[in-house]
Amino acid sequence: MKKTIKSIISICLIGYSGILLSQNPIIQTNYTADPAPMVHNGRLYVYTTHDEDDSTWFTMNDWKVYSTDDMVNWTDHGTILSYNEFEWAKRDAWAAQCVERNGKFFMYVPMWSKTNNKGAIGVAVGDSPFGPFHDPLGKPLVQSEWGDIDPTVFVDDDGQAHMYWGNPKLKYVKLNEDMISYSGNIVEVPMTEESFGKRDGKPNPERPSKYEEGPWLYKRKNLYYLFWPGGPLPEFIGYSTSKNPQGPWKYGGVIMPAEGKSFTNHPGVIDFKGKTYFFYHNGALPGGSGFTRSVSVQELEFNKDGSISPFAMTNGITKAIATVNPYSFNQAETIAWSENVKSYQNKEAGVFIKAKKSGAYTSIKNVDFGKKGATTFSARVGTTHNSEVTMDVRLDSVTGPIVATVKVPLTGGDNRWETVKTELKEKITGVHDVYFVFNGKAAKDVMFFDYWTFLENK
Ligand code: FUB
Repeated sequence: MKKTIKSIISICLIGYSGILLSQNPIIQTNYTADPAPMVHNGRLYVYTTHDEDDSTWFTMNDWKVYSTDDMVNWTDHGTILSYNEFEWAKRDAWAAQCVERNGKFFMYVPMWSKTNNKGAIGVAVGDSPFGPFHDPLGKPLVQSEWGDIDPTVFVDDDGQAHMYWGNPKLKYVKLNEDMISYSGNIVEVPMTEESFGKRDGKPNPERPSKYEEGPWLYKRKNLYYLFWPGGPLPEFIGYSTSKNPQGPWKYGGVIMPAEGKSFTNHPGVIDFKGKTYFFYHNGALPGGSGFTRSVSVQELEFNKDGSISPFAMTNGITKAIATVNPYSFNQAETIAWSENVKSYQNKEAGVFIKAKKSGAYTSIKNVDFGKKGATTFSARVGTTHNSEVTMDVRLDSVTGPIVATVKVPLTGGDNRWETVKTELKEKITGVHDVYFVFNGKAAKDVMFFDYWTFLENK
């Protein structure tokens, strides 16, 4: 009896169910760190810093943003801001946060100031989550005597915006409604044992409590939470709570003990579609370390009294909370999981991906082909190789049934693209994970891929 695609898929799913289980780190196409989530118009955005490949220090030049509406497929929107945008800055594009207010998007970014050779926090403004962002001040928003990194900004229900930041000190100001100026003096938060816990190990006068850096301010049921990486190194994530956004803070304990091949960690907490999510980073990707980090996410659960019990790093969120429409134009850089793929951007394609070796692949979870089903597949692709390069479309696993194969044309550069089309071997209906597997003899940069779509059966 002829095997249907459905029965082949069930066999493959049993054989390869292990592969489907991991979703962390959520970005595999670049090293990312210092996640800062933001919700806008029903989509979750995560702003990240960017560790350069092969870094042996915090060599960081720009900030990126990724987004999702289903918690498993993440779209790469590329680099949205660099320290070069700030005339007064010369390096260290470190942990940032983007906040929306009155239709404007404000990026709070720490950098090294070339004017006086120390850290400072700048602000850039844009009209969309992706910018373009510009520096409205032409100078830092805040600069104190030392340690001005890692800003977190929170706009409270009464409209007051609060900003915390700093390493080794924790500092605070009230931002004005324009979000690019502040009122009053910079306040140094007292680093007491009651607020931030008793530091383990040798006494450290510079760091009298567990607090290290990277604060994140969050509010739940009228209780304010400050999440922060704690020390001594390697960092764990701890938290403190207060009934007032300016403190005094009460130490709550360790929530994420140190683990995961990076001596830093960095929290970002957000509510999205009825759940609370906790973002952090570690060194879990191949080649990962304290200077080549990657962002992960998992659900955050609260006890009835609002406290948080410690938890370990997990495989992440494996169940999508929405489906993907295969009949719209889908970006190749929307990815649930990938191996040996990097993302790039240029003016011809925006953000796109490159397969770095034969057998590289991307996957997209929970694609709903509906009852009528798909008959045709098309994709915008290209290669610089004369030898045969193909892209297989497989269902439900990287070795699942091939429903289409496209021959990738020699376009001669990632500034030149062609759209290729092919009939499917069999109609696809229902919900599937889709895998794009890239094949070719070339030792590197096998092919590049911009977007894809299926045509629906009439
Ligand atoms: O990413 C550079 C620095 O490492 C951040 O500013 C800190 O929070 C730590 O993650």
